[in-house]
Amino acid sequence: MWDSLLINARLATMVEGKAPYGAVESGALGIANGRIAWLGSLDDLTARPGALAKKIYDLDGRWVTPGLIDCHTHLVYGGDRAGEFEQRLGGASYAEIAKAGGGIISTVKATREADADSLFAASLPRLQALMAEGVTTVEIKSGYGLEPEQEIKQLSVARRLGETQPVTVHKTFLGAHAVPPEYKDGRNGGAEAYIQSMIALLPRLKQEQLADSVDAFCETIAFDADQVARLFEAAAAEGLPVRLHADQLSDGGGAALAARFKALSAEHLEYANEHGIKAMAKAGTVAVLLPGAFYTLKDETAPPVAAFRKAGVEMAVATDCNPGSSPVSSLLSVLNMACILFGLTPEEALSGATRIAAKALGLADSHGTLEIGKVADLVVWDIERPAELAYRLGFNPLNLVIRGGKRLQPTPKASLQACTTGDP
Ligand code: DI6
Ligand code: FE
Repeated sequence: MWDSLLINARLATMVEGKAPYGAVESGALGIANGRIAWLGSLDDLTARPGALAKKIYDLDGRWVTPGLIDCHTHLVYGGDRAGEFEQRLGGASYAEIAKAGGGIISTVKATREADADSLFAASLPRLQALMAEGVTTVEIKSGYGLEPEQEIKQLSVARRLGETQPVTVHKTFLGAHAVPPEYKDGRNGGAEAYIQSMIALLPRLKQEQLADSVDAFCETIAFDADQVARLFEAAAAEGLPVRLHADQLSDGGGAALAARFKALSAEHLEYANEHGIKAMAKAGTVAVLLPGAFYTLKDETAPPVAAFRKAGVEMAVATDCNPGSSPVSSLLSVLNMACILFGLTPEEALSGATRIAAKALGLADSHGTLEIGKVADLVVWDIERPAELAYRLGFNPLNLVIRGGKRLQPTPKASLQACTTGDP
């Protein structure tokens, strides 16, 4: 007996190579022990639904997708940067503000000043906004502490969010996000000494399970390729996978660097070059596209989507939720931006927030598609076709969320129509 069974469902399985969206019309999906136990056409059920499962959800033709995955966020931070938003509207650039001591460093100040409880309280509404749109897995980076205990505070808050909320949190250590004031302009040994202090932290992060992966910002205003390479070598020695903020503001050879270390993903990539793209394809490194940052910074160079397609680099799509370059807590809006601004198809965008996002987090075996054996994280939507998830801006057609086989209560919308019955 399964725990539950969804009937009269249209399943966007997101499995590659089948029908668009991996769709199964008139579908059914059985769940047992938090995993997908069966899925297929309703006609292929071997008995009447009530004989197969304890609880039946009649979805009345609604679409079901895998739980959405936001594979790149910086959502744990203190303060805000609305003042900087005004400065940028007045003509200042992101890099200029950063060089003048604003930007990431101003969020570092606010984050350091916040204790763990207030950081948790400030971050929770951002996470809840994502979850209200069907996000069941989220990556959260550190990188606003830039000092060992402060980075640990941020990662601990990320962990606590995952322990207290019905969402899977992947924690990424981004100590190499910016050079903190203590090491700026050669102070205390400069960027070199700072990177060394972050490398020294890795064994503890690994031991205390505070990080699932390691990230860095490779950019003229952040760290150079040699410094990143040293960090990545140390991460590999700890058995921690890596990812990289690469080629966001300029071509720094970030794509090739990420590929050289078999990174799970390289992110932003607006200025990625041909050589880097080929190397990513060979290494199986996912390109994480972040249209929220492109939009907010009014960037004019879009990432080379056509070249990624041609080379066979898989593209994920994520919010980059952060207070500076992407104050965005809506993954559905980002799906729309990925289509409008970067030219993705709605199917590519949705794949980028499900199957490919799972791969970017090293979770391809357990998450990201509707397949037998995978974790039963799924979302039921009030839509007529999957493209609607990327079509609208500012409208949330979510009907219900099932995570790890359990229906989340309360569902974000009260207007649930899908009926649940016992043995019909
Ligand atoms: N690139 C980004 O877009 C974020 N970090 C990064 O390396 C921005 C973070 C911020 O501005 O606070
Ligand atoms: Fe980012």
